[in-house]
Amino acid sequence: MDLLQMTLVFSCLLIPVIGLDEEPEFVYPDRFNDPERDAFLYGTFPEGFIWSSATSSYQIEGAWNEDGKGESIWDRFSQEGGNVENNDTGDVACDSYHKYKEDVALMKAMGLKYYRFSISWPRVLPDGTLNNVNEAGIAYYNNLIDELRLNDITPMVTLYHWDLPQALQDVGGWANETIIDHYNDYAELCYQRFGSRVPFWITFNEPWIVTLLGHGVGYFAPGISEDGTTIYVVAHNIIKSHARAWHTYNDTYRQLQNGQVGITMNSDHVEPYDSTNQDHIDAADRCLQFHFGWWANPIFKNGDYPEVMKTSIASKSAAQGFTKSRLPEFTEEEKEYNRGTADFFGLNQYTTLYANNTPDDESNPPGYLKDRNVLTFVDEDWETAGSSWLKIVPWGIRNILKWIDSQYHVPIYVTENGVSTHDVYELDDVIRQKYYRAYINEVLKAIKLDGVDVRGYTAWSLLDNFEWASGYSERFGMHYVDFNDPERPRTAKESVNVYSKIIADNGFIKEVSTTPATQYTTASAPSINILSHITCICFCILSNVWTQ
Ligand code: GBH
Repeated sequence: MDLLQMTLVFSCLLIPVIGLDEEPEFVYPDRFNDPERDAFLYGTFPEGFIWSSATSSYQIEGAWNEDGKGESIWDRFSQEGGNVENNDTGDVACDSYHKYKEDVALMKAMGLKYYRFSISWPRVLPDGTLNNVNEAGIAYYNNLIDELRLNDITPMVTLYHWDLPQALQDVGGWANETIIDHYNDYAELCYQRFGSRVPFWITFNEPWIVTLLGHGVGYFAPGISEDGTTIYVVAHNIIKSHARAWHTYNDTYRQLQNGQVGITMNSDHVEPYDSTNQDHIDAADRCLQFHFGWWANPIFKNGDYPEVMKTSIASKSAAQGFTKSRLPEFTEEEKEYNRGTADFFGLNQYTTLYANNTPDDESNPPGYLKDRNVLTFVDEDWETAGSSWLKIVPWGIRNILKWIDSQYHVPIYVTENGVSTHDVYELDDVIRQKYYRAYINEVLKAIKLDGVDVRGYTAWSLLDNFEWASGYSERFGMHYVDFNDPERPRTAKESVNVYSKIIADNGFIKEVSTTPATQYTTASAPSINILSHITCICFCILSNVWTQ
């Protein structure tokens, strides 16, 4: 045998080990109809891969005015009425302020080794500033962290998951640059009080949502609709706040506490509708630059906004009669200061869109969508979850992980991924069981087949909880919570078992005799493995014949 033949025989032997499985476990109908894309990959995640689950303070804690907690913008926004479905509020939510020990027990039972939660800024600093440190609030998080560690669960802590102290909103909130100092004081207080036990800090959860939904369309607190103008100022102050808090950690706490500080961004994956059409390719890329690059370019790349944002917003601003670009500029020192200020990239990923370009629109009033100039839409064949925006597209997470890796080359943690059901009592949550297996499988493909450095996966969410403007009408939890019962009892759904098994196996181990319990459609496509085997074997035989 020559070298070529040896390589061929070897690769034939190798394929069953790392190859795609014969039967796709999931087939996601769409116009591509691509069984190879949807094929299931058996295998395990790298050693030390982090398995986690997430919640956030306003969505689960309740106790909105207990023990000295200050008012947050979400308290104000939901209590005001008319902003949230059924006028639901987070006043009690899952009551985790009182039930955290029970929550930790649920995590323990699932085999979770990490837990991502957020600190409520107004619970520790009622008016947002160091003028008044609420020791009862500090004690709550100390107790939670201690309980986690007692159960061998490592905390991953988000500093800002949208519940700004109302007192800071009253002086302009994120639109006022004095917030940068206040945010830094708050972050530093958290490093001081909790940092010896927290190895992962996330400065912001989804700044895009804070900016666009909070200040562009006003659909989320604080309910401001100043699209195209204030949104860019808010984003500017968030980036500066993030960079400042990272430097504070880096300069003063890193050596002592040895943790990591990153930021979490959300994005739908954006796929060019026609991947052979350059306009569609450019539109998809522009969309991601406006969504991710807005934050990630300054933080992970060169300290500044993406070129495509700078040029588009400047030219549209001029046409609209503004004397300067609506996108603020960073000075050279600021760029230097922004650059490299994250130890990891946090990704929240749920769904996918197609992109096409639209005609340029330079009319007034200004707006983010006009600046971005991309038409996005979904495939009607994609299955919809309990939230109208959430189309189930597992391959999207693999493609966006590849995109992030190609742009920023950083370690990535999936800090949220999950699916909703409608507000019904359902413990056999088939849609969620399939979603987790399918999406996590695509993460495995990103690692094994594409070489992306993904270090952790976080399931949203541990519990059904307050789903922002949708209130309690959408359920994302692996545990059912009865919001009509004052005790807020939690009951495990079947997805708990599915996720626990993935955690226990550190991936997907093929059990030969059992047929998969969960299937969208039975694939009629021929098996990839069998095909590749036959091809390989024929090829080897032929090349043997030729060389004799
Ligand atoms: C994450 O946001 C959040 O971090 C988390 O708190 C939240 O519970 C979870 O996802 C599930 O939504 O109603 O059509 O106007 C993900 C971003 C924010 C995307 C809300 C959908 C509503 C769109 N999501 N958004 S719509």
